[in-house]
Amino acid sequence: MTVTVGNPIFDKLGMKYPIVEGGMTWAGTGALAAAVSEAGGLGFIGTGYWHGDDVRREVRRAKELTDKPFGVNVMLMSRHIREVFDVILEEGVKVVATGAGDPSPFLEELHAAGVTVMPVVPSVSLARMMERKGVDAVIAEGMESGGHIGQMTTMAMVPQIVDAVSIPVIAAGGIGDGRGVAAALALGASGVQMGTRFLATPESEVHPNFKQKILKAKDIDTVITGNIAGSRARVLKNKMAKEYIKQEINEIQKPAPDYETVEKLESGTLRRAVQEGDKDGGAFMAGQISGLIHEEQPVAELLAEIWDQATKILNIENTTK
Ligand code: TUI
Repeated sequence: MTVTVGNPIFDKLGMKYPIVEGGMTWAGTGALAAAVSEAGGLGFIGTGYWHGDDVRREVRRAKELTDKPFGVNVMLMSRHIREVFDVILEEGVKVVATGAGDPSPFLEELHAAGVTVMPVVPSVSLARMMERKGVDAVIAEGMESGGHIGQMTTMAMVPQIVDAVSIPVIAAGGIGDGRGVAAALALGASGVQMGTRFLATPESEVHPNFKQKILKAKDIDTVITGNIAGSRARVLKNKMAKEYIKQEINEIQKPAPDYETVEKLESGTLRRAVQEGDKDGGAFMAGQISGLIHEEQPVAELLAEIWDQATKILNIENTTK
């Protein structure tokens, strides 16, 4: 079997491993992003509904901790994205990943500034459209992922997107160890994105309750909220998730809530999980792979172990040793 390891973008960024960090709002801090980049992956700061100032603070924290490139993930549903892109350009951020929308209106100015752009896509049609608009790579993210998700699984979607586009495809969703990385490369991806796995590391700044929830989670301990309201998000089960789902069913006939209500609810509940560890009222966004994660492990050790396992499975040389 031949697999493609990495791609010209990863080479340009000087990465040791073909592994990028998913953009996790509140959880994907400057410190965690710096740790991932410093260890040879590509770290991403998650920005969700943040204003420009918050993004600048985390970008500067990351810069203090590493000289290696790192990225910023922009959540396109947010109304604050103009400020976020301004900060990205002012601070000289090298890579932008996007979620929950179409980044093409910003592509020209990002490319003019030398920024690499990789949108998350939840389907073949969006991957094709993004390639046509000129993005540099796509992140094919399956619904095993935590947070906002589409309908397709990683296993079914990645090879279909690989066949449909010529730009690099990064597989995401349900990947947490070397077996997952090897599987993604076997499906034709040239790299992977992992989110949940990085939450259970000493460098992750999420509340200890969040880490404990991941470490204790079983395979079936995540649920999808927002199925009816339209903003589907996978979270670890708790009181808040159960109530949210119950409320959705009761509100099936009502019009969707306005933007301000959604921003307040989504941003607030996720922050309460990440920063306060609010077991009942927080939205603990995490993927289905939580059930595979049993111990906290430093980022550098984790990446080295994952890549060692993946290269052994694929029977390819581990040139990082
Ligand atoms: O975006 C994500 N995951 C996310 S975003 C998010 S936002 C949030 N922030 C703070 C608190 C609460 C919520 C949480 N998790 N993943 C990438 C992703 N993108 N998944 C699905 C999509 C997507 C969906 C539709 C990408 C493009 C798209 O295009 C639709 C269109 O035509 O615009």
